[in-house]
Amino acid sequence: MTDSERPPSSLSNRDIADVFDTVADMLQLKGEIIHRILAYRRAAESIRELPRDIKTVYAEGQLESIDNVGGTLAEKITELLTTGELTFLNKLKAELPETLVSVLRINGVGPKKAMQFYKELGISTVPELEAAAREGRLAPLPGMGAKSEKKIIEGIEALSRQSSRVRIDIATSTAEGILAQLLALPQALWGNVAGSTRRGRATIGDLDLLVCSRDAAPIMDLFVNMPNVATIHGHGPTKSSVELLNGLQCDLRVLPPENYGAALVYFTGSQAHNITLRALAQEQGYTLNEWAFTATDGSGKQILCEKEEEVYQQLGLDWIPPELREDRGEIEAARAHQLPRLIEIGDIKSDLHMHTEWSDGKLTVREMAERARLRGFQHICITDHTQSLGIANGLTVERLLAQREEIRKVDAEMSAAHNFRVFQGVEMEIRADGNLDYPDEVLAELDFVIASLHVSLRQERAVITQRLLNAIRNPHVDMIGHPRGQLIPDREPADLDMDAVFAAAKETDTVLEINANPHRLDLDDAHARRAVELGIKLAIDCDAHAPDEFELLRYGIATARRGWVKATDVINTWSTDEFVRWLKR
Ligand code: DGT
Ligand code: CA
Ligand code: CA
Ligand code: ZN
Repeated sequence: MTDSERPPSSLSNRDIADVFDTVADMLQLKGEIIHRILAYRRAAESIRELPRDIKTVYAEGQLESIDNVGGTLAEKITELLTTGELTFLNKLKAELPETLVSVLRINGVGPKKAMQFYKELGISTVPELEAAAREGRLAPLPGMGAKSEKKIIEGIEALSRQSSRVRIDIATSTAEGILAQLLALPQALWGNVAGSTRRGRATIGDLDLLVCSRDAAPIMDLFVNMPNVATIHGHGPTKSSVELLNGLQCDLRVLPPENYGAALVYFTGSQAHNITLRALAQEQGYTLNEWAFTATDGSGKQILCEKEEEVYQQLGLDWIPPELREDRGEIEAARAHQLPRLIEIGDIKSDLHMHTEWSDGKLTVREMAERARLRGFQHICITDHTQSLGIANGLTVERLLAQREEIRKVDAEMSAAHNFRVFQGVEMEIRADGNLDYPDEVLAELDFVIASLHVSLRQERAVITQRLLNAIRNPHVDMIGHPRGQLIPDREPADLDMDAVFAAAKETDTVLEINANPHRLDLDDAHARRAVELGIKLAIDCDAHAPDEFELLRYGIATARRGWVKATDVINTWSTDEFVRWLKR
């Protein structure tokens, strides 16, 4: 059989994306230039998110129509699809063991350290590294020490914790899709997504669904027979459990109205929140479980709650929003009637961070503005990448000025027609050496300046913290985008001294972002809460690169609510006038 007759291999979009990520990791280990590495990473991401089977795109001869795939990468995809192998990766594997890339997933282990462990101790896997760390064999290496060794053990532990969790957007759309199917049945009265998804955590272990009905059987039957079920783990009258094709486990409980409130509280969790509620119930002479309150005096008296408000009321508490239910002080606040009025999606009037065709976005300035207006916003900032992020087609000063003309034109028109404003910002690179990507005189002419870290995120604490502080202290920088640089679930945040970052942000009135993209959710809930306590202003932005990405706002809002953030803490709740006044401060 000749090559051209060979049937396409069975590699999926995901397999090819994984190969490209491995290539990127191997290049990183070899110390290749960042552009080359990013080219593979971005292609991997585009292929992973491609809504069509890559084999079909290949058959149509359209591989180069995939974002971030040019001629060279199209050839590599072709090779993979026709031979199942990649010569380039095989060559890399001859130089370094492929397993070494897994070591890079540990927080605190960058390419340099990974190579050091490999060359000096022959370590090429995570278990080998863990054994060496636990035996104290890493500490004596140059540049290491006991502290770094301990951090590596912690990083390995964190890795094993995170690996089986999925992103909130995947969990939410899966759970809401299933619930909608179940609620379409005439026997279903109402229902909820519960568990960590309802609490809006950034990552989700499994899905928990609740449906209210007096006739569970047809609901359970539909649930276990859904086309996206891979395995049925349980099929009972009150509880069923399945594993879905996408690997997620999903539990369903069906309850009659009189038990629904207690069940919803119980299965929303968190476990720590539930334990504290139960202790409160005990003090009042009741046990509280997923069904009801039951008197502990032996009388068998029960208190049934249809609504979860009744459960909280019975315990002398105000109703607690699910995002707060982590036993982090919400129960005390609810008892004192001092829960914060948390920010809601309807409070948001603007988005201050988005990309257009001028860098790596998909839409023009006008299209983006029109989308944002229809989404209900009153003003936006267009914030494309800047020159040193070449892989994202970052703007040179010359192109920045050309873009300004376009933005001013769209602004004038939309301002006249719809009272909608379009401002020119940038998302400016903080370069690896700590310098900003534009000189002050260029920054001074912009309406809104975001500074972000995208490269060299593994620098050591003092170095990377100083980079961020330089940006915060620049008088033209208004906001820091996705401050900690994490990517969910694979990349741990940069090793920043967040106390120093907060202090500088507070002192300079620099806004910190909660980036709503579910890959980021950065600041996270805990840091957002700390920032608000310190009186730092926050923004919640979608970082939209494509038309439907304003819909990601809900995840940023959930993260903010988990951080006890109020509308008054967030500058996107300001009217256009308030925003303009602040820009001129
Ligand atoms: P996950 O799935 O790891 O993202 O987190 P959750 O919170 O969804 O946890 P999950 O699915 O194990 O259980 C759902 C809820 O059920 C949990 O938030 C609280 C409740 N729950 C589960 N097991 C226990 C338990 O042993 N004790 C108590 N008090 N509550 C529990
Ligand atoms: Ca769960
Ligand atoms: Ca569960
Ligand atoms: Zn951005």
